[in-house]
Amino acid sequence: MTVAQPSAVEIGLMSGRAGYVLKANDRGAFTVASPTLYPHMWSWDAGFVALGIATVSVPRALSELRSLLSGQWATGMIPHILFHSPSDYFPGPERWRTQVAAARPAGVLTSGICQPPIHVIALSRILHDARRKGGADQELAEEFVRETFDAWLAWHSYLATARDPYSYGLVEIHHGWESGMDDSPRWDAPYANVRVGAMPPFVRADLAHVADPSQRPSDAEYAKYLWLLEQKVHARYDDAVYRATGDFVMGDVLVSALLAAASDLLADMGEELGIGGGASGGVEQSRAIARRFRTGVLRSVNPETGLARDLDLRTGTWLDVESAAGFAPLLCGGDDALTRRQRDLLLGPRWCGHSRLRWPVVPSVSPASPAFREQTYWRGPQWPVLNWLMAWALNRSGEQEAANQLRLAGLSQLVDCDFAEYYQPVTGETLGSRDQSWTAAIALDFLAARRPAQRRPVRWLTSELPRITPTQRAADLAGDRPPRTRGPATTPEMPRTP
Ligand code: 2M8
Repeated sequence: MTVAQPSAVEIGLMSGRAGYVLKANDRGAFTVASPTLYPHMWSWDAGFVALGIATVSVPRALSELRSLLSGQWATGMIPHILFHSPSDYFPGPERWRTQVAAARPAGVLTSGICQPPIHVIALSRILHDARRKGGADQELAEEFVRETFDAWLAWHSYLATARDPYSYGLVEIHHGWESGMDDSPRWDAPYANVRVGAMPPFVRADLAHVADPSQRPSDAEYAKYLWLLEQKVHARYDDAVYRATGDFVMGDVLVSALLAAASDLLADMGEELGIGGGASGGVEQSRAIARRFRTGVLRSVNPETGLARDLDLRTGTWLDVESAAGFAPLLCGGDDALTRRQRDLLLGPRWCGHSRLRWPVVPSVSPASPAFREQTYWRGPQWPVLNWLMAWALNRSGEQEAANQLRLAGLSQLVDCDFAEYYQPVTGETLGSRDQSWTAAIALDFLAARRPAQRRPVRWLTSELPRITPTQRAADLAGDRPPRTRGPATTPEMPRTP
């Protein structure tokens, strides 16, 4: 499938409006994940947000990460939400009751679980950008890495120890929310065994912010999410106690692959800056973590499908689901033949090349899978951040052409400037929250990945720019303006970056 490339005008509008969205969602020291549905700081959202902001302001990108670290627990865990001010978001701090946990941070309210470790990948990206800019930006970024190296190492070590006590090489998650893919069919089999016990009543707040409840997880799913939260509270957020008493203990391949990739990048930065040295230093520790989890991810691959599998650690069963997490090996590398096989699979007819897709970008579940649902949250819709991750991984493995295809298709998908939380993969319609920070951030990063000669500085905007309506876009495509080049053959290349 070929994709119409965004025109220069569309690119200008997109970068302006993406900058505007991030500025509007900026609360000073941190960025809300979205203005209505997610009015707090989310952990992995913050990583993507920071790398997007870096294309505009390196200092502001670094302060995003610094702000996230202010919520780090004494165990090293970076919590999945930092609550800075009261809101109608549910479950809020009164439900998480993290005061029962000895390891909680002082001075900031947080949730009690975590999310995928994308942060050091973002940091290495920011450092790369800062070095390209040089001067004060470079000094600031290098100083930030020196200052925070141990905190990132503590975060990775927490995942590698408290969440992999038996050294399987797979990070254990205790809640579907920890995977970032809340209601993904990855977790259907384990959730089927979760029986909701006695817990306080609840009223969902999320449904007030979406047009159609079928786009969100069901009430029955939500009850299970809250039941697991209750079990974490009963375990006083002690991982060993939860492991023995909780209903959901899964080895997550995507989290594991991100941990491996991030650990390698942390080691690289340590080496470059001369920190974390010595045989027992942070660089060596990071390399060991990377090796263990890369091995764990590669071992999980189903030789028939070529996809990685999560492991139900309570039953010892592999979870074979055609979700985008199956491409975890692309993120951590380590097997060139598998990388090529996964590249072809990802771009092929079961995935991005599926004939029903409006845009050839990574869907959360294969449209060819019986589990595929067009508009239900993580059961099929497209999440720009997933597409970014796969493009980043392909680029890192030297698969620039494939990476570029995903990047261009991803940009075309975002051209209406809604920056939605997720996209209906068949119609291309925007779903969930609008003005989602991480989506705007991805747009900025994708735009900045154009050839350096074509790079134009993005500016913060203080006033709203017009969106490109579907009618305007249809008129454009129908020929109301000069025809644009089609197809990836003439597209700008993505430079190879960390
Ligand atoms: C979604 O998750 C939150 C719970 O953490 C929710 O549905 O309330 C997920 O898409 C998650 O991956 C994301 O980080 C979060 C904020 O964008 O929303």
